Amino acid sequence: MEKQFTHYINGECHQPSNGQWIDSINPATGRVWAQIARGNATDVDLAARAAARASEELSWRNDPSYRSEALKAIAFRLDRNYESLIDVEINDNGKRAAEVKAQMSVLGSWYRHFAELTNTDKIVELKTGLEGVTVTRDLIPFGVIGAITAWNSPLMIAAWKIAPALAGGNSVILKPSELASCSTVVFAEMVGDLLPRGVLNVITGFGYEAGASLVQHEYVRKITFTGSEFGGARVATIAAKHVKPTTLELGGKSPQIVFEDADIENTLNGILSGIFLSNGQSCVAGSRLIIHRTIHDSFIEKLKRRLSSLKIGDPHDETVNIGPIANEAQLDKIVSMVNQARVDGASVVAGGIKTEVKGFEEGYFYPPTILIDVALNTQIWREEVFGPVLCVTKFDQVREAIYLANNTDYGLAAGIWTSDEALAKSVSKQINAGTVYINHYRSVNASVPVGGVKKSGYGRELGPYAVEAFMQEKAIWTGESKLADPFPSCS
Ligand code: TXE
Repeated sequence: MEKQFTHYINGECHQPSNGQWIDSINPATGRVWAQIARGNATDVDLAARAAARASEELSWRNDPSYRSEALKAIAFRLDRNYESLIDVEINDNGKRAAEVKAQMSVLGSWYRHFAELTNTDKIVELKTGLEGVTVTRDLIPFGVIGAITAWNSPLMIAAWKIAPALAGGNSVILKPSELASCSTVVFAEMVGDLLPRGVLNVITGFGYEAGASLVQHEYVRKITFTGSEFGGARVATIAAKHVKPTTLELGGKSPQIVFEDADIENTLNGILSGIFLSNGQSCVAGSRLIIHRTIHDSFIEKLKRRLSSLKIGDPHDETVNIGPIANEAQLDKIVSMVNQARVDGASVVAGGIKTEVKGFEEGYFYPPTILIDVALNTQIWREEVFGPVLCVTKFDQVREAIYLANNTDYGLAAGIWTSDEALAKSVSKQINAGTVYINHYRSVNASVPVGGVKKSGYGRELGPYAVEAFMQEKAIWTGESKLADPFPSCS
C-alpha cells in the first residue's frame, strides 16, 4: 500500500474523519506514489477549534519573544533536516532535484527573518489635535488564519504565509493543493512540537471541500491564498459572504522587454530562467518576450541553441535540466493552448510536441517551447499557460513596447533589459505590475514585497508590512479630562 499522509491537527497526526483518501500521482511516472487525507468540514472544524484555542492563549498572542524563539527553533530544525523534504517534494510535483534542493536549503531563512519581526505590539501615540484625550494605536492578531497554497512551490509559498502570520501572534490552518500536499504534512510533523498545540494545523483535501470549509469557518478570520484566478475569485466570494478579508496571489502573464542595447548574454540567461526554470510553473514566469525588431531573429536563434543542449528526464537525476510538468491536467492545458496558438497563426520554433522520456513513458514531459509571431488578441498571448511556453512579439518604438507589456489582464511581474539606465527607469514607471526587474529576473527576498495588480490579485506577501498584513489596527482612546453632561438640564 502507498504511504498515507494524514492531516495535522492540534499537534497530532489525524486520520480523515470520513476515512477517505486522495491519490497523489508522481508526474515523472504517472503512477500513484502516496495518498493524502480527504479533508471535509468535520476535519476543518476540529482544526479551527484547536487553532482558535491556541490563538487565544495569551502566552502566544502577547509574548513576542516566545514567538520569536519558536520561529528561530523552526528555522534551526529546517536547516538541519531539510534534506528529508526533498524527495517528497520531487515525487509530489516533479520539480527537479537542483531546484528543490535550492528551495529547501533556504526554507529556514524565511522563518529566521520573521523571528526578528515578532515585536509588533509597539504602541504608537497618534496626533489628533484633540484636547482632553490621548489616542494610541496598537496592532492585534486576527486570530486564526486560513492559508491556501498551490502545488508549484508548496513549502516556500507556505513559509511566506506561516512565518509572518505566526510572528504576528496568530495560529494557522494550512490547506495545501490536493495535487502536492505531502511535503507540507511532513513539514508540519517535523516542526509541530516546537509550537504550542494548535498553532499550526494542516488539512489536506480538495479545494471545493476542505478549502471551501476552511474559508467559511466562523473561527477563521482571514484568508491568504495563492493559486489560480478562478480559485482566488471563488475564495474571495465565499470570504466576502462571511465578512473576512483575503489576500490573493494569483496568476500572471509577465512581459520581458528586450531593447536593442541589452547585454545579450545576460538577457538570454534572464529570459531562460524566467520561463524555463520550474517549467514555467512559477507565478512570475516571464512568458511574453517583447523584443526589438532589429535583434529578434538573432536572439531567437541564440535561445534555440541554448535550449537544444538541455536534458529532459527524471527530476531526481541531478544532471537533468527539465523535469516533468507537475500534473496531467496541467500537461493537457499546455498541449491544448499550444495547439490553439498554431491555429491562431503563431509559429513554433522550438518544442511544441509532448516529449517521451525512456524509462518514464507514462510521465508528463513537455519540452521548452518558443512561439513567434504571436498575435495580441489570441489565447496564448492573453491567458496564463503555467508551462514552459514563451510567446514572442516584436516592437519598434519604446511606447509600443510599453503598450504591449501592459496589454494583459494581469500584472504580477515584468523584466526590462537595456544598458540605458534612464530608459529602464522611465519604462519601469510605466509598467503596471507589482514587481519590475531591470537586467535581472525571478529573485525573491523576505524584505521585498510580492504581489500583483489587476487580475494577479491584491495584497502583498513578504516585505516591510508582511506581519502587519496578519494584524489589525486597534485604537485606544484615553480620556484625561472630565466629560461634559451630554444632556444638560435646560432649567
Ligand atoms: O489552482 P487552484 P491549481 C495558476 C496556473 C495554474 C492554475 C491552476 O495558471 O494552471 O492556477 O492551478 C484551492 N475554496 N496557478 O489548480 O485550483 C486548491 O485546493 C477554497 C498560479 O492548483 O486555484 C489549492 O489548494 N480553496 C499560482 C489552491 O486553492 C480552493 C500557482 C490552488 O488551487 C477552492 C498555482 C475553493 N473554492 C497555480 N478552489 C501562482 N500564483 O503561483 C481551489 N482551492
